[in-house]
Amino acid sequence: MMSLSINRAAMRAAAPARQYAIASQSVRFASTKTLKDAVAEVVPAKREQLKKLKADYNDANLGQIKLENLLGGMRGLKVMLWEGSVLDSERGIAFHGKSIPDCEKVLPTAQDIGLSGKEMLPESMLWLLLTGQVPSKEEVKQLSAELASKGKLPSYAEKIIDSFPKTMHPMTQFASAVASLNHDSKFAEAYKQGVRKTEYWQPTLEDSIDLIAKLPAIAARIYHNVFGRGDGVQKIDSNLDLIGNYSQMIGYGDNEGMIDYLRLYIAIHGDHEGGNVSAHTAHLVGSALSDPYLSYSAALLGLAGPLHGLANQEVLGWALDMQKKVGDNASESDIKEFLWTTLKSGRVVPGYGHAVLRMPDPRFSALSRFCDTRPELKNSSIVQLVQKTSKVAPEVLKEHGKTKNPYPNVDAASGCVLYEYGLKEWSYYTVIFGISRALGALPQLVMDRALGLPIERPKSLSMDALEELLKK
Ligand code: CMX
Repeated sequence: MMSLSINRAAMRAAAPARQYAIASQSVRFASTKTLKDAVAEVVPAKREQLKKLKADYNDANLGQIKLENLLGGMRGLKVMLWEGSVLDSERGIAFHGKSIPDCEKVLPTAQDIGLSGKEMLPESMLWLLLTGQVPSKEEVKQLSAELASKGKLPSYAEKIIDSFPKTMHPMTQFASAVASLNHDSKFAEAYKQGVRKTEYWQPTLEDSIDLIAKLPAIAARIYHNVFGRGDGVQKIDSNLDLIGNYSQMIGYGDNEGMIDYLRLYIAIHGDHEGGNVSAHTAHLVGSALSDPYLSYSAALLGLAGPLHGLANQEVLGWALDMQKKVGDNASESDIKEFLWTTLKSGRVVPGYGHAVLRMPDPRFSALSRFCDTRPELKNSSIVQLVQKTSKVAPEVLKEHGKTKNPYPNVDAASGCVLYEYGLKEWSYYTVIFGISRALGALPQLVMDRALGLPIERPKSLSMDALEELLKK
């Protein structure tokens, strides 16, 4: 049985004069919380926690700032609040304290909501990231239905996407299309109407859900326009989950392995704490109260850099070059030689190293585990080559002696699986990463606003000013 309901907790918290009215009513199954209800329950506790932190520790020292931090990309400085996940250099990512294997055990899968597929759903990860709670199967089913109901693109956005030259990089198209949706931003409108600061988070959440719902259709339209693949109409089936629909739109609706891979890929790429370029950019731009579409568009432009998200495109091109050179069943010494050729030419080995991790990336391990469970991937020559390389490369990188982390990161594995499933257009791969990163970056934006965090404005110094300061 289904009924419609409005978020009552949020409404109670608001004063009547300039109250933000929750405009859209979401589909609700009887006795099941909506995501908005769940967030509204979490917000007062988070506000209380922040108040207590400030009261108890405002002057506490979190470490020293050294010149090497300032000159070295602010590595290691604890200067951002980020609720969804924390990255430990030796243990890897934890989403509200849960490792990837923990999430694989407890987060609802497609099977749990009546579809086929064993991997955790991105909807489940989104719920966890936003609320810190593991959703019930019914809550995930309801969220899936809400996303499907909001997934269709407005016609102006379709026209904008169709006007891009096919030769424009898919990530540039993606970021531009996302920015264009701020035409309909509920946050921007509410701000114009004078919404109270304590209520900013509500239209931010509405925009965030709306954007997450629409990312698959944007990505699929770009895929169709540039590569001529997919259904070209981005029809949404209200009975399918977010990635079931996305897979359908890009022409993989019948490929169970690919659909489940995309669910896993998108769930585990969702968040990687706050300091990485895409997440940090969303937070920084959002701190100026730019709406979620603008903030996330900026994040996508950061994700498009080769040292960040574009690495998964780079890895595939590089691995195929290696395959051409060393052939199938390559020996370890052939692979080593190829690695040395890359390093001696002054390039980085894509898919290896990390600014924080000092271990093989658990996301790489999760994707490798997926490959081991699927016969169609286990026997793939490109998957085998990538896996073999992951065993050889750390030795070579250690001997090379530069990178602080010689182990594979997530990008080492992600592309070869897409390639094996037939999605061979690797300049598109970062777009898939871009669908995912919203699951972490946008919830933090909601939290930033629920907590009333200020505009971000660190201090910069010129070299002259530094010299003067340090001589004192
Ligand atoms: N191959 C060769 N050299 C590498 C390397 C690699 N994979 N990783 C790091 N190095 C080099 C750096 O370029 C740097 O050299 P210089 O001193 O000449 O500048 C030196 O080792 C020290 O770097 P680091 O402190 O270990 O790493 P950083 O924190 O500076 O950079 C990262 C991290 C990810 C940008 C880097 O490891 C890299 O370029 N990797 C390849 C690209 C890649 O896979 N990026 C994806 C990361 C995951 C993601 O964000 O999606």
